[in-house]
Amino acid sequence: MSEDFSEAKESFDNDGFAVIRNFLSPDETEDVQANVARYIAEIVPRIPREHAFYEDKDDPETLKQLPRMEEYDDYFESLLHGSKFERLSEVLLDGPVLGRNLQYLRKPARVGLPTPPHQDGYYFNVTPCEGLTAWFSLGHADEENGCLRYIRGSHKKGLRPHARTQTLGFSQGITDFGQPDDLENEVAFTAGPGDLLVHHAVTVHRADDNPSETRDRPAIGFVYLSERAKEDREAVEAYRKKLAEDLASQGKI
Ligand SMILES: O=C(O)CCC(=O)C(=O)O
Repeated sequence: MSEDFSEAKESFDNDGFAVIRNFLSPDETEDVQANVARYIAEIVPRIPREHAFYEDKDDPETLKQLPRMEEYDDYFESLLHGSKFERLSEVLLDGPVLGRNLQYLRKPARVGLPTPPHQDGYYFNVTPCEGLTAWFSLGHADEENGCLRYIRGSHKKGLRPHARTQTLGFSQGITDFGQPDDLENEVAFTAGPGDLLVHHAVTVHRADDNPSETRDRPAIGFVYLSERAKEDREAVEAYRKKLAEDLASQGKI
């Protein structure tokens, strides 16, 4: 299968995001879906509570996020490292990359909350801020069930101020979002199973809630950092620890 990512590269550099339809074939996508189902059935019962988020922690039907799946399961480890997702990231980021987090991102029907406007680079704590998130759709996402929305060109305008949100899994949101520039440049992307949306770490993005009756919105997010990006590991770990303590004390995890 050809791996010419030049169109995606042009769009990523100009707009701060790229869309690749049918990034994986239907068979490959089914394999990922089956492994997510296996992970939920077999691994989730054994992992720490801060690595499985629910909109309502007493209701398993409201599962919303499974961070760091590569740490618990070989299948997801090999999907993050040495994969087509990694090869694409090397093209988009102009050189070697480090795979950092593979997470299931589900917006459950009826109860899935909005994803606050944010920049992933704010969470990453890296200098220079060179990284990306690849959002691989495992179902159908559209304006009714909370598809992703990017602000075109925002990756060229630097990191914006963020503050703590009450959204489990997206703890930081942009405080001054909603400027004319944001509203004029927002683009919503529908996606089907196998499609990939990929955005730069500085690209502003968000998603609405999912008020639909039955239409869950499942995806997997892959984070890659350029090898040039130096992480402040201590700051990242200290923040993660504090956040897990806060969420536990608020009864959210
Ligand atoms: O899935 C979503 O709603 C948001 C995903 C996202 O913002 C991210 O992975 O950076």
